Amino acid sequence: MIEHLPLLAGMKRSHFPPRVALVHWKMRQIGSLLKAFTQQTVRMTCPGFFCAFAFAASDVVAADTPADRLNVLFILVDDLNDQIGWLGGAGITPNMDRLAQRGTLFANAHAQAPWCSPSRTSFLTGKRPSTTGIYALTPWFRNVPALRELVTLPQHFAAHGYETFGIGKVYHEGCPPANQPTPEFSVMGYQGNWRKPQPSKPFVNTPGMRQDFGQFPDRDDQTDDFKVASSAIECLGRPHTKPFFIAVGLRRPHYPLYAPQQWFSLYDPQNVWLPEVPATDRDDLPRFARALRLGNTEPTLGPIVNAGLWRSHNHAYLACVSFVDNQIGRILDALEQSGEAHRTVIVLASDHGFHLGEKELFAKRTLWERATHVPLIFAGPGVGRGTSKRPVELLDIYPTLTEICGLPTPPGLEGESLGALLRDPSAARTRPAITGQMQGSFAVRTEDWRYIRYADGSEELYDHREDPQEFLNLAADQRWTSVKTELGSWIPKHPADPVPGSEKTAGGYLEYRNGAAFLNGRTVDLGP
Ligand SMILES: [Ca+2]
Ligand SMILES: [Ca+2]
Repeated sequence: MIEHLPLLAGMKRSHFPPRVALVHWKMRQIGSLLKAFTQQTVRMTCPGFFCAFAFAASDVVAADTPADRLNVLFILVDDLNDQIGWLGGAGITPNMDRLAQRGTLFANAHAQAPWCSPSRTSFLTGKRPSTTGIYALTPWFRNVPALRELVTLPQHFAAHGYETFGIGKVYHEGCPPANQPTPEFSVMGYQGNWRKPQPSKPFVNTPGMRQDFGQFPDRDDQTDDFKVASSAIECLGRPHTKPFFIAVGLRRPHYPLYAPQQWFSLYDPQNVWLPEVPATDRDDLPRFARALRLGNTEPTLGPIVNAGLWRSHNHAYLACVSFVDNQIGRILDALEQSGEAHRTVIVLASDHGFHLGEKELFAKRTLWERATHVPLIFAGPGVGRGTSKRPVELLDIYPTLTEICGLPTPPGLEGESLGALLRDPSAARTRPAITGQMQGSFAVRTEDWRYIRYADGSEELYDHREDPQEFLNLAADQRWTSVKTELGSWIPKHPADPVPGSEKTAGGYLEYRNGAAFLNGRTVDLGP
């Protein structure tokens, strides 16, 4: 009962599950009633205890013991954009597609930061980067005194009776540090390393292309992600005396874009998908849009086109997408074989999107659709089938999982449960999705619009009804002033200062204070 008291005190419950897991729910409900019956004797001597129990028995969602609760399988993919089958993209992804067919797809989901560590820190703590000040790759948030005690999503589940497993890249690369005094997970599975394995020499030696790609290694089982997936499969196959929360983070299609040859052979090299990039697309961008990637080590389009590598670069990205999809398939198969699938909620997400040449860029760290848009799927008991176009945020994962699993939702989470949308994908939702990049630059996405306001006050506005590729910046068009005002009202008013150590991050950290810009702590000229 101790495990239940916070739930009962909170009295906030969902209407979950049971469309899919009706039988399981009925069995649980019968169990509840039987247990309530046996408590009749307790009633005479312990009325408060009984009242608490009676509430549990009458609530269709309450799990009666931790062991009755739904499991969670949280699959994270690094730098996976929307070029996947179920979102209509060019990637060949049969395993993600089959997951999508049995769950709720969020076709308008966005990361809170277009960069690994701030995005992951955000959805795992349930707080925006503009609240924590974690905008960069450094520092590890537990090293910041004000953030040290934050209860993360897996820790919250551990506190409510779950055995939690962390496998591969869940937090940012190398986090938590090996000497972390407070374990983030009860069981740390295979962690791996994005740098391994490496070919003896790079495949690409083009000036301006500082990231490598190619067919490597020979076999899937030589890759890091194969080992990450194998570790998840091993964890799924263990006997479980407690409900489990398994977080498994796959590293491809993050650079370097290496995958075995078989995944390249799925695509015709002559006809690999390339985005449309108008020659004048960048002409209507404010200078801060150009500055946002200062210090970045990721490539721009010009040198890649000049070297004749654009199609082969995108080929490698899509090969990595198909490769990682296959690892996801192995994990999903293992869940089926474990006998736990009927009581396991699956979440699949990426930490942010990825440019494949759009706006003349590759990779991330921009506030356009290409970098903020992420795949997000929920599937399993209590999750309906359908596609939702409502703007949602990765921040919403934390309160959604607590609701589905019948755990109390901790105070202070900044996301909003997607429970209503899992029951009805077209349910109303008033909030937009907000993405921030470093301090003070934000994008606000509704169903129809994207509004960007950079730290220096400059703006962009795109009408997704007419311009889903965000070619035409309408910010200067007087007709849309009220749209900008409405969307701008969602931007956090007082974004937190970057935590100390942010300026040491690799890849360029831009700050803007009192009209002056600083790159990694040093004054930088943003140009005209
Ligand atoms: Ca990432
Ligand atoms: Ca443009």
